[in-house]
Amino acid sequence: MGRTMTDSSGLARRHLAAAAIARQAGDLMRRLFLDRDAIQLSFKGPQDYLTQADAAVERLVRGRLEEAFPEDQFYGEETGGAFGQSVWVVDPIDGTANFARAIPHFCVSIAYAQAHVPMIGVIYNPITEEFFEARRGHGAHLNGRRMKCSDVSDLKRAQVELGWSPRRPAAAYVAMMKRVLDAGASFRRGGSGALGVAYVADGRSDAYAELHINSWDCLAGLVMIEETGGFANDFLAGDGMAKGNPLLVAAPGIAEAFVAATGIDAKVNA
Ligand code: LIP
Repeated sequence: MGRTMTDSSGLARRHLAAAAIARQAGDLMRRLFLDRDAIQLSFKGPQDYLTQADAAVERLVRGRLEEAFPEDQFYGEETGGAFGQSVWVVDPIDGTANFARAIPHFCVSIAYAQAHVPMIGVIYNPITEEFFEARRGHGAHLNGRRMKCSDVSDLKRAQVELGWSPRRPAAAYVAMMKRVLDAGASFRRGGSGALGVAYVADGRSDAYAELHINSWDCLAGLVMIEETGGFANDFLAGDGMAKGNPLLVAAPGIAEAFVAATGIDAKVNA
């Protein structure tokens, strides 16, 4: 039988399930994070951390989603999968380097997409107990409180986040950083793209840009940006879902200036 598009009741069921599973994953993450001696650290590549916690959390999330929604497909950062028409896209621990170094800035990120349109996003930091969630057409909430982007309209009053990874040359990152600073914004780098995007949706950060990021790091947050009136570039253009793309999200009042400063084209992705 062909895959049927999920109706609103199916989306509501998936939202509830994703929230419950994210909390279960958060309990496991918190336990593993606090047991510092047990953390075994390895590297998938330069500055690309992996801990046994990433694998354990993805096993939990994947198992529960496949049990609840066997008709859906699943793609996880650690075990891969397929990007079908009805798919869960999961990063079990976004901010793995922080997790490995006992820095409490990381989260589980669970997104659900239909025909490559992100419909549900759940991002949970179990250390700060911050639970970000959104379902398309139903708003975005942090611990039950409605979120909205900041109303900043001047880059000289903005604080933004610039994501980094060795997936693009350091010179390109440094050049973007200089243009953003020359435009008057201050910036930080938190090490979790998912939390970086969620913070823009919540108005505590005014924009987030990264020269290359993967879908599992940002898809959940893109639903939140959509639901809070934020601006997002066309991250899913081309094969963004499977191969990643440059990402830019921003409060609407600085979106045009931030696009110009970062050089990340709103429509066409490099
Ligand atoms: C991280 C991303 C972040 C990027 C880091 C890393 P991970 O994901 O969320 O945007 O800058 O290099 O890729 O590896 O912690 O799941």
